[in-house]
Amino acid sequence: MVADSIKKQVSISIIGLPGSGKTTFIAALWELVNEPRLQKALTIESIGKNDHSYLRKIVRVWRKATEQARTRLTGLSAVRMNLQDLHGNVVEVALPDAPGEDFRAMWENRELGRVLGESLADGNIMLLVNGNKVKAPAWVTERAAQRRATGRQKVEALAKEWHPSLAPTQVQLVDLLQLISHPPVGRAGRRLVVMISAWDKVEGERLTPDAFLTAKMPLLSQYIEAGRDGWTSRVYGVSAQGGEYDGNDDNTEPVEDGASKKKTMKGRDADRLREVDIPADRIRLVFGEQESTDLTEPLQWLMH
Ligand SMILES: Nc1nc2c(ncn2[C@@H]2O[C@H](COP(=O)(O)OP(=O)(O)OP(=O)(O)O)[C@@H](O)[C@H]2O)c(=O)[nH]1
Ligand SMILES: [Mg+2]
Repeated sequence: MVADSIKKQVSISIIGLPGSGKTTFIAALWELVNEPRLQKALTIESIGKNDHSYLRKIVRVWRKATEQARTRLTGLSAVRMNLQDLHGNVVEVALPDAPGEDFRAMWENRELGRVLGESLADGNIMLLVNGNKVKAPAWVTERAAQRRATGRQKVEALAKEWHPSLAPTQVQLVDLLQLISHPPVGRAGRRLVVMISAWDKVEGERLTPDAFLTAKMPLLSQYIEAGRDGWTSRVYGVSAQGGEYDGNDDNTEPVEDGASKKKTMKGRDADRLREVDIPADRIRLVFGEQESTDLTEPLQWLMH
């Protein structure tokens, strides 16, 4: 029996822009905590007040090695699960699987819904960033050197009207973290995990997750390091799918050139993943030089 006094009421919020990998992460986490054959830092205690059908649905999609459908504005409430550590401390982990658009609206329109606002006010944060979508900033000097090398003239581009949606990802993320670090929205001095998703797509660069963040998102990395808002942080890389999944017909994205070639590559990756004996074994979590399948380890760190 665990005394009430040592029970912790912890909330962890998973946040990230559209397409950052939130739904895929939650599906993989739910699969993992329900897999008795794999070791993990936290195990499932109970599911709590929750919509089981939603979790079941996203796990089914995940097992089939198919992309998740885009999360739409359906008034989805938070996904909650109660997890426990080895000592029997029970913790409630709340994962507001809000559509990425809600996070984008915070930046573009300075709007924050009540439900999202409440879930970000307190507790620790897991910020998902899709490593495959990060564009490293280009330096003016690099551009100039490129032009010299190729002998191309500088073309005077027509001035474009600026819109908040044109801001780089890391600018949006720093703003978001600042916003939730101060009243009236939230508070400073929390723990933060920066989770770089789709790690299978970027590991070829042979960087640790930490080094990846410093190299590709210097503004975000320096904001966290500077410590003004008191974040204590860790950077992980995660392949919640283990590779490329088959496309989801519900996601109507414009077809790019060479899409057919990409599709066969994707198909092969997905077939290989479907053959893994224990589906949760597809998961790969990278921290520094270490690798595991245990997605609950960063959650355990966030519970303190
Ligand atoms: N290769 C690879 N792709 C991934 C991985 N995790 C997510 N993705 C891809 O990243 C894209 C976005 O993933 P989602 O989980 O739908 O992202 P989301 O944050 O829930 O997106 P919204 O619901 O639109 O806010 C999809 O195309 C996924 O297949 C991964 O581990 N590896
Ligand atoms: Mg989603």
